[in-house]
Amino acid sequence: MTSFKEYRVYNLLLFIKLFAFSQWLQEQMDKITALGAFGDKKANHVLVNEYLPGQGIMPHVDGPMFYPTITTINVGSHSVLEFYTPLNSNEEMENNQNLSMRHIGSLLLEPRSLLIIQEDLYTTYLHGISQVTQDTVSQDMFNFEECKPKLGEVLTRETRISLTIRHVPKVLKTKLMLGRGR
Ligand SMILES: O=C(O)CCC(=O)C(=O)O
Repeated sequence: MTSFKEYRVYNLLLFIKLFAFSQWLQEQMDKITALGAFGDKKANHVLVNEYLPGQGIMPHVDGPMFYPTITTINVGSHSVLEFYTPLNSNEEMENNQNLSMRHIGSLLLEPRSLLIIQEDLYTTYLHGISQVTQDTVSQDMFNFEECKPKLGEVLTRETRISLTIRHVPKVLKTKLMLGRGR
């Protein structure tokens, strides 16, 4: 059984780790802002996703809620981000064969790398991650020449954490008028 003292030590260690992580994360956000990724705006939003081997994310666009740049810090395993031409109808979305026909290429996401997606790749094309446990480095990968693994190499996925850092424009603040000025 955990004693009260052990519990307090555990909580303190957790707090220190969280504090160190939030400091580190703020530094990364500041660096990404300094790159001009969001024009004259600052990074103000982080989404943390964990992917176990075989897990992915359906092809999608991120939409108009965000400044049209996605920046992602890749931690842990590699992964592959696939790009697709937009859907013409809901029917096409349900048809996997059409999905593979709309595939235009991919990016190999290496561990400890930063990905920045802007312009057409943000506004027009869909992006997603296939639910597979292995990837083969191929010429379909736009960045294969820049990556460490060589063409034909088979990479086995492990756990990956992605930190997606964005700028979310501030929503209008409306004053609550409940019961006032009546
Ligand atoms: O985890 C990733 O790299 C992609 C995440 C993503 O596409 C999203 O959260 O909209």
